[in-house]
Amino acid sequence: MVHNAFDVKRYLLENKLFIDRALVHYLKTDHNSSVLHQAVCYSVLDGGKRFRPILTLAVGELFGAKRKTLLSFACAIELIHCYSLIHDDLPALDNDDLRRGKPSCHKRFGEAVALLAGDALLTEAFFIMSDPRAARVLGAPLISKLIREISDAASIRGMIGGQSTELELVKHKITPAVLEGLDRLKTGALITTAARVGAIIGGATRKDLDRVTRYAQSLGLAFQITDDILDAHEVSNDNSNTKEIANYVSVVGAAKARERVGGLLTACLREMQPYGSAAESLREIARYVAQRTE
Ligand code: GRG
Repeated sequence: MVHNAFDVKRYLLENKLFIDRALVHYLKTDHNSSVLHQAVCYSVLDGGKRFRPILTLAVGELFGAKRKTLLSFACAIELIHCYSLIHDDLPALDNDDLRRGKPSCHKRFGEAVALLAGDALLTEAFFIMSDPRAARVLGAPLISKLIREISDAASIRGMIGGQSTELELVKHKITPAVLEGLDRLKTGALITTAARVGAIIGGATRKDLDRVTRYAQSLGLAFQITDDILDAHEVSNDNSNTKEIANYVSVVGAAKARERVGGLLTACLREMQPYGSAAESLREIARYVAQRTE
């Protein structure tokens, strides 16, 4: 039996705590007592795996970037992710009562505050990324490149575009290819950008950036399919959930979905092969995503 010395659970937990401390710092404001600020903190600080910012740290460190330099961009991506969760839970979209094991933002604070909390988080992400102190370390051209990279991933060409395509899906025949195209945008775009940002800050070459991009695209798709597998399991244990479900499992079945995740994991590992033991964290993250239970 091969002994694997890398403790991925510990790695994820330590990095999550590191990100959590930074998020607390970034969310401090002079408006601490407002309901809006409470809603923002409720939605960001209490729960969440921090998968995307951890990916930024892991890829950045592979290419020699300092964690401190990666942190503001990693946190900005997490804030964009949190905003998307708040808005996605609203009655006009997914209409979810629960998020991260507690009432969703609109259930706790009302729809108006939830809308604003999402808006505030998206805006805050750009405020953090445009911090002049970061520009002094990384240089203005690189900051501009990173902001463009992240805004593109969250845009109509990325996450929002995927979400909007999903709204139209019901009317069309859904095939695995259609679903994968949508998932690559809705979930994959932000995950891919999280990895690319780490590589860009670390000064990766074009070839390395392409490798990281392919790794993260496979990882992002695997992440969404495993989410669908976990969702299907939850629904089959919960007869009260009557939501119409169109996801990878409902389209191809659980066995084929798992098979696809296996193929995507192989693709992730193949892309990390040239980096040897330096990429152990990224290999383990991919294995963790493929087998995840949360
Ligand atoms: C901006 C309305 C709007 C939508 C954008 C990303 C997205 C589309 C909506 C979020 C809801 C959703 C189910 C997205 C799929 C991606 C996904 C699996 C999200 C959950 O991410 P985790 O597991 O969540 O990383 P935590 O709570 O750990 O941060």
